[in-house]
Amino acid sequence: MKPETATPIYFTYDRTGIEDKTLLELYSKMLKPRLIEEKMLILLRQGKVSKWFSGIGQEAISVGITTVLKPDEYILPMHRNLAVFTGRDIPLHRLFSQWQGKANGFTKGRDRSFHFGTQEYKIVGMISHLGPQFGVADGIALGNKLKNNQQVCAVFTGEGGTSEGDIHEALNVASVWQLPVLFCIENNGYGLSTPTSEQYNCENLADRGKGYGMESHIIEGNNILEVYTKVKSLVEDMREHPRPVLLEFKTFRMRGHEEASGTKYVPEDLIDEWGERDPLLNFENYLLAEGLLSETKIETLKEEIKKEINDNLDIAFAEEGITSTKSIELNDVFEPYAYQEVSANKETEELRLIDAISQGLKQSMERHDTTVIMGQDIAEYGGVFKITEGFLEAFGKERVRNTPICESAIVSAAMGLSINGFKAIMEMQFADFVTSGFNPIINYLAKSHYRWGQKADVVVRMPCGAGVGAGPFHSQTNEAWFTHTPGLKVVYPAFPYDAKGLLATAIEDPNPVLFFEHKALYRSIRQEVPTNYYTLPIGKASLLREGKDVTIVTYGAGVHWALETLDELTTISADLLDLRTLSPLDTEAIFASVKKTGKLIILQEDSMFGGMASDISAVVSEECFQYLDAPIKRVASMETPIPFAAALEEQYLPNKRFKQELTNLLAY
Ligand SMILES: Cc1ncc(C[n+]2csc(CCOP(=O)(O)OP(=O)(O)O)c2C)c(N)n1
Repeated sequence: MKPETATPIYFTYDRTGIEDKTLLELYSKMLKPRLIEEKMLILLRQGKVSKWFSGIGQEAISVGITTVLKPDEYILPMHRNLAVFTGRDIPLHRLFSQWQGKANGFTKGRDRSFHFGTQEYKIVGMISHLGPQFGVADGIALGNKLKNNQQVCAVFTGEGGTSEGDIHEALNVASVWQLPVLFCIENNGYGLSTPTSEQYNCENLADRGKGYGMESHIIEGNNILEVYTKVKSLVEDMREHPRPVLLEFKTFRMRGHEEASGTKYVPEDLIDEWGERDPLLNFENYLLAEGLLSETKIETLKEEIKKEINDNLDIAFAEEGITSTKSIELNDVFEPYAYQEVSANKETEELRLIDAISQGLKQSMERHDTTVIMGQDIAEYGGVFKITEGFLEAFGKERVRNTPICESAIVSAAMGLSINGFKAIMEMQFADFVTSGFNPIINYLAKSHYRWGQKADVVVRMPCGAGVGAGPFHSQTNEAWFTHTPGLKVVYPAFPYDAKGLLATAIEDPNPVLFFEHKALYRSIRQEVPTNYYTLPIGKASLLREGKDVTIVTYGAGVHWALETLDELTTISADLLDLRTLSPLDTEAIFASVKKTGKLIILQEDSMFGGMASDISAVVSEECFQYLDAPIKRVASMETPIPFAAALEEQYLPNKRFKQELTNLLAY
């Protein structure tokens, strides 16, 4: 007989087709994170935990979704989804160590709270910037689709996050590509202190599905059986018929954004109203009413979980605080990669820079069938520079993908592909447009391996540079934005032979590489290039001319300007060093040359301040001061945006000034 329950049940629960066992499983999966959180709030007050983002009152969403997904299907949670982590049965002491910044956590003390992922549990945690998660989910789902493995992945955001451009881009891409992603918006009323009325101006966020051409649903997020049943039927169908689905879960954030920020700005009656809809207590009362739980059973279960929590906390507290060394930290920035030399054969053909890049790219895609290239207009059209002409026919539409105009989502998707075992290449239509994909490059690709050991096997190709009369938005050479960021490799070849071999290595290398291709050199520079697939080492400069009086360090178009100058000033005896790679920088080659010549001039196409030349100058003055016979000279473009008109562009660029500066330095 079902016992009477004194507590009213807010929701109508429909358990059709759900076994008793599953009902109890759902209950205990909600209970565990609730009890962990209650414990964390105590530890926070005791100063034993530094920060806490509470998901109390939102557990049903994480639990429902995690229960429906198979253990090998990726989930991408946010900061209120503790129940995803506990639902995947991560040993609690590892979570506690993570939050205490200890070695048994998931980030070796390098990132906090829920900012981590784990391939072992197929969880890809957030970065603080929120929005890129959706694009990463796109990439993972694309990988699943290419593997044809019938898997679905689920990704979370709050309603605040939906205002970010990344979210819009990712939803659009997922719809255009029909990617099997379950996009989950937890609409919990507030984004930090901002109420929904100040966040968006539509009735339901799910209504946006229509605009994306995407199926969408509204789900009562605090009703665990509604969440479970609806998500289950959708996911089962998505596995059969891959497609994106947008879900808006109506719920409420019962505590502050994080504990210290409180809830003063939330009207009391809202908290009371949503308190009555607590997902755990309502379901508990329902199960009591159904006779599936009793007070004693609840107590036993709570005691078991509390014991698990306390035992695991003991383990985590007993663990030593983390220590490391500078070399351990530095060695973890990149995925280890042992460069493998593939030699060039003797057979060569004369190629322009553009042909060499195209050939190298093609041979790499033939060599690695897990390679996917994405970019605007790269398929049928062959790319605006025609580098991928014929690729569609050679590799098919799945691997050669036209993208909508959404750089951020595509960089994020490249990250997702890498997480799912692919090699991703992205063609930035012009290097200038990387600003629209800047965030995931700097914050996702560059930091991922250091944070949680996840490689970002991504090459971003960057057609760059001036001298083509293309004005401020199609002429920049923006390498310094990336050389500044630890975790990225930056390659910048000046010749067809180097470009082909270095591109092959960039694609072999499992780390993120920004590969700069100078547009003005594409069709003007020719060279005999080996016909076979070969590699060249990243991080090695090339000494193009040898001399004794001065060292010229440059890269990209600067190399050709320097060569022209030396051809003109035949009496000058100079070392000419083409850097080829900017990060890592071949300081050894630079120092060796400066020690020999005693004079250094650095030529760069980019404007001066904060660029490569400044840093090279700094390291040389630190390391080779006693060898210098003159102040180091930097020659660079003017401190203005790049102008369009030929006369202005000519005045802006440093090539004409270089000859005079070189002569001055030699006369010092
Ligand atoms: C790009 C960016 N802007 C601002 C923030 C600061 N911030 C962190 S969480 C947050 C609110 C997020 O609200 P919502 O997405 O609704 O999630 P909730 O916290 O309510 O679960 C804000 C403003 C951030 N982390 N990243």
